[in-house]
Amino acid sequence: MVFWKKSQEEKLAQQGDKNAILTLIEKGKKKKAIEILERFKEDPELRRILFKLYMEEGKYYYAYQLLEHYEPELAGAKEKALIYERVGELEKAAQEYAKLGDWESLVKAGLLLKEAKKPEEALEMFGRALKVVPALKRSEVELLIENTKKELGLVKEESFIEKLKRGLKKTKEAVEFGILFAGRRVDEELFEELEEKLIRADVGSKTALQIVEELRKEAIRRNIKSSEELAGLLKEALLERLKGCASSLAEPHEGTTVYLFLGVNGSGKTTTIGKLAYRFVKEGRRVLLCAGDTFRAAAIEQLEVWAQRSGAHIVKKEEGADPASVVYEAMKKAKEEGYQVVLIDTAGRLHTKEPLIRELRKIRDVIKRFFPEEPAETLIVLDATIGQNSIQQAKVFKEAISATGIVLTKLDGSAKGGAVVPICRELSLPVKLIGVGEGLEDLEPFSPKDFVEELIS
Ligand SMILES: Nc1nc2c(ncn2[C@@H]2O[C@H](COP(=O)(O)OP(=O)(O)OP(=O)(O)O)[C@@H](O)[C@H]2O)c(=O)[nH]1
Ligand SMILES: [Mg+2]
Repeated sequence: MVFWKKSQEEKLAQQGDKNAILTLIEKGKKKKAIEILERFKEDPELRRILFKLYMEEGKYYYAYQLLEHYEPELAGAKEKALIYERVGELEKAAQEYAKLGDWESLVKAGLLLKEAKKPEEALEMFGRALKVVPALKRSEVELLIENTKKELGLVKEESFIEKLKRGLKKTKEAVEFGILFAGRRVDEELFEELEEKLIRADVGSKTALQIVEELRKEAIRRNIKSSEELAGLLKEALLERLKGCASSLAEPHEGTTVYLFLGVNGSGKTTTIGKLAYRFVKEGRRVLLCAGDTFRAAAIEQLEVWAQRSGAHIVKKEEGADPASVVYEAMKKAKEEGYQVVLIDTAGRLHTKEPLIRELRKIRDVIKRFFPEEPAETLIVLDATIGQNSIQQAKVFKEAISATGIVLTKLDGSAKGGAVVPICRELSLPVKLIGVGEGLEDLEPFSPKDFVEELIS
């Protein structure tokens, strides 16, 4: 009886009876159903059932055939996008994703167009995505745009010197050493102007006076008459004072390398961490960011944005959490999961000096518990726009834990670039990096020779 019923039902299905076919499917005999339905492609109703089955079974190529040869309306944009993508019709897939209109679909469309070697059209898609993307994801899209533009040669990659030029632009505009030394007679007036300009560049009045004294004597001794020659002497004098003021950032070593960032709020810690993360990720390293600044929720969010932009991972806790406990989690994760680089953000509120010092020491001790040789770098981040005034702040951090170097940020926004001389000398710490803008690649090593050359030219 059962056997009879079964074969009767299958017979009906074989004849194209919709209900019998649906019963087959219900019983899980999808393969059989497909086999039968493929003979009834002309029937719109059965065709729709077949299409659905193809999609469920991941038979995208067959689904594609149905769309192309029978009925394009079988699928909505979402299904079409998926089918076209799977069969390698990248541009068609992109069109369908674009119809969906949400930012993720637009990004997907852009990525497919890139893959299809249509970067201009990809750029247009990313542009559309940027208009509808939520704020927290905005930078992700911006990065895609930036990279695509680069590939198209629409933005030129800046060289080290070009970036330095940009970094020193404001200082140069303020002091105009170039004009000072252009075809002038070497006389007392020139020396006085020079002293004034050095002070304006924020090299410090004592240093400015010393340098000018030195130059006066040298000019006489070497019988220097032309201002160009004097410019050469000034470069030498500045370089002499920048001796030992530069050293390169410790590169990641075997195992886990930890970089700890200190500095008052607004100095540029988080931004610097983001830029460095980007560099290390680009070099193919596994990078972990640690949101050790738990003072404000916005600070944690900001670091998250940088993690996304750079492609690094992040360890965070809620606002107000104990920073050392966040560092603990990050160290544990780094050890267990083999992260090569950990960049730790910290809060820097100077009005709570004693707690700040205790907090930083606690962080350092937690790091050492996991990695006794770390941190490889403890960097004090200073804002170049406040020039020499940052020295006092830096001393508080130096007092808290021993630092290995300075990051001088916002050089591009500062007219006080000359402050690098007193900063490095008074703190007895080398400047390891300079920040020359808000972009991902606006971080450079500090080269005194290029710096002086650019400043005086
Ligand atoms: N022009 C320019 N702006 C920079 C540079 N570095 C940082 N900034 C900007 O300076 C501001 C402060 O930078 P953050 O990285 O948030 O500073 P922070 O030290 O983390 O500050 P808190 O989290 O408040 O402690 C941001 O608007 C950055 O975009 C730079 O090299 N050049
Ligand atoms: Mg910050």
